[in-house]
Amino acid sequence: MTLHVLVVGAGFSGLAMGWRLRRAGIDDFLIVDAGDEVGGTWRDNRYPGAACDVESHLYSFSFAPNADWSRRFAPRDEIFAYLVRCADDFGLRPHLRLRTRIVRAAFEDGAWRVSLAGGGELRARVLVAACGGLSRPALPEIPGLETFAGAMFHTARWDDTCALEGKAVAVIGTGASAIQVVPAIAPRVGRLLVFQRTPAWILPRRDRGIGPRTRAVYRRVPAAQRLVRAWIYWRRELLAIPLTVAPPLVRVGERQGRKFLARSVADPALRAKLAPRYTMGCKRVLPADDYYPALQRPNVSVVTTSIAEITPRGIRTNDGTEHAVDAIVLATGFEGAEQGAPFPVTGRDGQDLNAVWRDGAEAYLGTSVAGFPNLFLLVGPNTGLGHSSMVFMIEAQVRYVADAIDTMRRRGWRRVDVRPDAQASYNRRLHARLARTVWAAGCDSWYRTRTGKNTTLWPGFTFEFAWRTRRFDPRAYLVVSDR
Ligand code: N01
Repeated sequence: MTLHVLVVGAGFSGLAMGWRLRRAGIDDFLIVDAGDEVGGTWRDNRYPGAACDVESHLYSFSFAPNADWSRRFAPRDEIFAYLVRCADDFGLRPHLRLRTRIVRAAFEDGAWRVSLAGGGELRARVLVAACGGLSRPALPEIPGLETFAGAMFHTARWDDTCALEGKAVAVIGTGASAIQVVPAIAPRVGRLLVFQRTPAWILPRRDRGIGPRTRAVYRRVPAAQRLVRAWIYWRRELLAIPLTVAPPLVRVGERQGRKFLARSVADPALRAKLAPRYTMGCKRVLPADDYYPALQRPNVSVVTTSIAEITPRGIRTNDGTEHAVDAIVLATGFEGAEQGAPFPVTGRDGQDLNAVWRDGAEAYLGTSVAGFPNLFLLVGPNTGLGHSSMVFMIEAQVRYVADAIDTMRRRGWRRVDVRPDAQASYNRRLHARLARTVWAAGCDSWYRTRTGKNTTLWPGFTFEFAWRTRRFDPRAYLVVSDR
């Protein structure tokens, strides 16, 4: 049997895709996911302190508002519960196949043949890869990593069985995950050593609870919540100006960041360690109210001497000191720009997607890749953001893909394959714009590949992307018809 659509991944983007397909009257689809529940990154990232750093009124589906967010920046458990509820409310359970890992996909005889781990296969006319942009943890290339005798785990693979109470713990990395986990575990561990390679730009987060009365208003007057969402959206959209249009304006934010550091950290030596030395925005700007206070606790130290190796007892830094610890938390991020295809994908004429992407991933509208017919990527190349909610981008992309599938069905098209020239000219313009953004300021980040190509971020306002993807544009595609 050949399915009409196979969606791989049941996180925000896979669930949105399912919702859209149902709305378009397409019921012959399956959503598969390797995990034992929906939720994607919000299922996997269970580290203490995990929360969204974009306001929840915006970081949620526009078509499934949640009046009951308990805070401006909801904690992970609430976001995960929201996604589980969405799967039920959208009527997606009958379409879900969990604990199913895809190991390979190949376009053969006009359909995608998809192989499953442990044997078995599925066939689908259309394949939608909704596997997430940050799903593969990056382990640091530090000599001796495997020799450590204590507990060691990545933030995205938190080990709940490992009690950290009273222990000596090291956290490697000071990115978005670390600044959440450090304040959460600092009060309960014995000693906490934070290994910092690059100090990040940090701004106040201004998180606060949302009281029962406000929530009741949102429940009774949904327009009030929509208004708040619109306010957050447009305020965040303004941030795209310094990041993508006028980078010199980031100096305003840098001043704010320096003042925040100065008034938060009293000790000049610690302040000097924490002062960022790259252009703000070049790496993700981190909102946190509790990170600087956590670093000033008597049981916490920031280690800035670079790491030489990991030993069975702990971490040896380049000054020869061995820092003995019981546990190491790797807050070292994800594969990001280097991620490549979510699984081996073979397109038309036996082309391998990773080989096509050897100089960095590229797609048309972050969605279609020439030579890979009927394959649509969600959160594909250059759809990520430094300033706003990915859920907005996902909704735009899902609308486009659903329209493509619907157009194929209505017009009796068997195959759509983006034209190489359409993809090339789209990417020429995209990369010309990226060269003028703050992300080209020269710092290393997960946004760029080792050779410096930014394969992850959208270089402008999110409404531009929504406009470009408002409907499927068949003229950019080569079409094979059934009729
Ligand atoms: O990862 P990161 P993350 N030795 O890549 C350091 C999203 N997110 O998991 O900067 C020593 O930002 C590395 O140092 P440096 C969000 O989009 C969202 O924190 O490369 N250190 C850096 O400090 C975010 O941008 C939320 O010098 C090493 C850190 O590890 C993205 O996920 C929450 C090292 C990695 O930081 C990734 O964030 C969390 C080494 N060998 C994450 N290797 C929300 O709130 C790496 N580092 C929605």
